[in-house]
Amino acid sequence: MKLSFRWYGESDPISLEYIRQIPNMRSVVSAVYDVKPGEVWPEESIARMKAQVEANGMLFDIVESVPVPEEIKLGTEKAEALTEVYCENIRRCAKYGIKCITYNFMPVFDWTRTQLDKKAPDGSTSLVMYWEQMKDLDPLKDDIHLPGWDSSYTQEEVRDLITAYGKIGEEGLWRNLEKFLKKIIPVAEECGVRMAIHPDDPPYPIFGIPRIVTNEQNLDRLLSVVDSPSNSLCLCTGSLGCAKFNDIPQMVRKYSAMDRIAFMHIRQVTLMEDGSFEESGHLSKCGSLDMYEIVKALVETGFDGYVRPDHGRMIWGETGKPGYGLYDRALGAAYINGLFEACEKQKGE
Ligand code: DNO
Repeated sequence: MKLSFRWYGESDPISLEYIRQIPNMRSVVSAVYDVKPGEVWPEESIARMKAQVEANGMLFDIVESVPVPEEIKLGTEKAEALTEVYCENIRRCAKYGIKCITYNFMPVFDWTRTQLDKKAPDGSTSLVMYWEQMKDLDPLKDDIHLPGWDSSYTQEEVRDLITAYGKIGEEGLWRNLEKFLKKIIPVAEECGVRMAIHPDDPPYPIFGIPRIVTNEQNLDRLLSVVDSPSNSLCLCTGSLGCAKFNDIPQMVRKYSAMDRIAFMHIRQVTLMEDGSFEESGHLSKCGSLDMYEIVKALVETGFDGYVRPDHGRMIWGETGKPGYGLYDRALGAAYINGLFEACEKQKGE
């Protein structure tokens, strides 16, 4: 496995000097942040990031994310031209040594939470989604701003987008995803890049907006649109794992055996009776996901893709980007290293 760590570029309060000190750290996961979705990434920006990462003894060979513009997801008349731009970004990344690109196909919002700093009994804070806080919200009526959402949208834009997605529905979204995959995957194949789609977080419709990268049946459908290792998954344990219908160790074993996992996001969540969830420390004991079974499934199927600790809690007084502090993610990385070492030795590697 290739251990990696997400870094938000120069504005990230965590330095590359610190990241490199995490044992076994290999790759820095980042992106070009100075352009909007749908624009071409300047080569100088990619080259600069690569140089910075390499100067700190690590590799810049994985990107998260090249965002997919709403026009592509909605299939508007601009979709074709924007897909061309997307392909150009794949080519440019490949030129600078990128082997894997993460993206998602979530309409309007990326991950959804109701609070980013919920205090646990031990004093740490983490991201949570409580249905109790969600149930009275209606983005078609109220001007709501949930933490983590793109704040550049006006209330009216959000309403229009929600209405437009409501009109195309799940099958419309599938059609647009299929069209997109059929265009971008051949380009990725040609450049030796694996596209890794991130599941919807959480993996079910929110506010009536369709979400389709959600469960085993849909992942099977997605992978069969273009049957190629370049059309792969970013299997995020915490996103898929906050729904009871997903059996994460079983899904990891299945898709890893098919060689269709390019990137693993290892995140722990604690599921509650009513479907609410809290993000927790990475250890199996701390949440609902059995991390040992997950890593064992990877090792036994010969997984050699990228792995990163995902969403840490805020601990030891650290402040910063919720989910993306240094300390708890570093603890997560150390734990992941330990699980891999043990499973590999058990396997006789
Ligand atoms: C959350 C992340 C996601 C992910 C994108 C990939 O912290 O896992 O925002 O980067 O969905 O496009």
